Amino acid sequence: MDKHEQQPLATPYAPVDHTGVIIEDLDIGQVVATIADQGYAVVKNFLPPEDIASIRHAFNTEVPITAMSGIGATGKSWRAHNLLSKTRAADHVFLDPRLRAIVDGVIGKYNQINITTLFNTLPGETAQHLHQDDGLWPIPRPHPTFLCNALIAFDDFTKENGATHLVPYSHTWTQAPDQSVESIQIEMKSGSMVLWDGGMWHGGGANTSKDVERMGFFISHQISYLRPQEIQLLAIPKEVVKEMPHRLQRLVGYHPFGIGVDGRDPLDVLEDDVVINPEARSAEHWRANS
Ligand SMILES: O=C(O)CCC(=O)C(=O)O
Ligand SMILES: [Fe+2]
Repeated sequence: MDKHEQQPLATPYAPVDHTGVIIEDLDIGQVVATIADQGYAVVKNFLPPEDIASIRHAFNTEVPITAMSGIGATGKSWRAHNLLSKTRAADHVFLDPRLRAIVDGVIGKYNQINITTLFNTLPGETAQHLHQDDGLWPIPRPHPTFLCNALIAFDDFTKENGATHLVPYSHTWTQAPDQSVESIQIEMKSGSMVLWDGGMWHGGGANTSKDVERMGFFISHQISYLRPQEIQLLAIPKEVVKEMPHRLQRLVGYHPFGIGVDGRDPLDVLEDDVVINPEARSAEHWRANS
């Protein structure tokens, strides 16, 4: 074989093929294929109203919020980040087998939490600039999909209250479009979820309503060898992580990679609270005993 011939990457990081896989009546393969094709997909009625109500209550009472800051901030939106350190009310959402399977299908099974954000777009908020969430990582385009975003509507998303703008098919573009590029707004009912490829051009809409808020729960996943946008390993206190379900511990970054910590699985280090491998011995000891 010509050594310059490109071979498809057979790597454990490849997206998982979920063709024909149905979980709780949801055709996972179909959702994944739709995201690959047009850059996004909507899963209707992802969470039932009782679940939305209880998570919303927990978020409203347990989670401290801040006004949105940074470029384009108007004071008309607020946000809360680092949700996994602040409440346990949504753990089951992160672990939902449908979400897990979709993310595995989009970016492969070695994935982790990138950011968790609660946001509320208030009346009077202006439209966000169209942007790509994966622009934070300066990786040349085109590149394989490494970010998979999910946004769950707490309130109904309507054109009036600023439903998210998406530019279909733009996840494969290598050049930035003009801000006037045609976009669609994702109108969806409370409990529904929109997922998109991190390379997709999108932005929050203007809330032109008089008194209708737009609250949403944003979960971003990335391939597990990248540095997350919010450093989960530092963001969530160790004592909190220790109480999490095993799968969630892995998802927030305590997964084996490279040398782990001193050759050990990060979860063993977390449990024992010992960073130096207890089996490590001095060089003198090795010389004397080998
Ligand atoms: O407000 C929205 O619907 C999307 C927000 C967003 O894209 C972002 O903050 O990166
Ligand atoms: Fe965004």
